[in-house]
Amino acid sequence: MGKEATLVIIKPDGLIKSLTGNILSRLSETKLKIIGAKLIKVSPDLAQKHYRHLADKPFYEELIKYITGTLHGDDRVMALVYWGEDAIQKVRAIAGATNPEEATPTSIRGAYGRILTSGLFENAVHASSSIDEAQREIQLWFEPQEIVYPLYPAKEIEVPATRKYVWA
Ligand code: IDP
Ligand code: MG
Repeated sequence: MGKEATLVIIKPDGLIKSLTGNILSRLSETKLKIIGAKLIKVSPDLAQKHYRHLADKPFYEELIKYITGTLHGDDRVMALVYWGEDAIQKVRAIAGATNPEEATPTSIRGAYGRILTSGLFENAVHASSSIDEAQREIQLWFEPQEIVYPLYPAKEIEVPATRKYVWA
């Protein structure tokens, strides 16, 4: 035990079903602190890096379609970093088992998840499963300045002239 960070992603089904508030309410039961939050579109590259450990699974292609939003026709996900005592286990407990049919009915996945005809587990949320995975995932989804806490060592670099969108 000890203070640790964990990544939560509200997957496209969670956003489409307007479950964001419900999911955040459930997660607030943990009394953990939110130290990072953003709504983003998931690129195929980010999806593949995130789920690299599942690349050889029969459901992998469907899983990439799921997290990038092509399955639901809506590519928004909400990414959050929670911080505090035993954060990984606390969030996983409220999220519930990976398979929504096996998840406790009162867990997020038990309440809101389902198994698609394709066999894919549509389960509303992602939650990191270990300290190492949490660090890898948080560093993949967030930049240091997007987290209001110096979680991991960071360095300052000079960014050469880049192009970005500003309001017209
Ligand atoms: P986790 O999300 O509980 O950590 P992982 O094994 O990391 O579970 O799998 C990532 C995601 O892939 C799951 O949340 C679920 O959407 C999907 N998934 C995992 N295992 C299966 C399976 O056996 N059949 C269908 N989909 C699965
Ligand atoms: Mg996992």
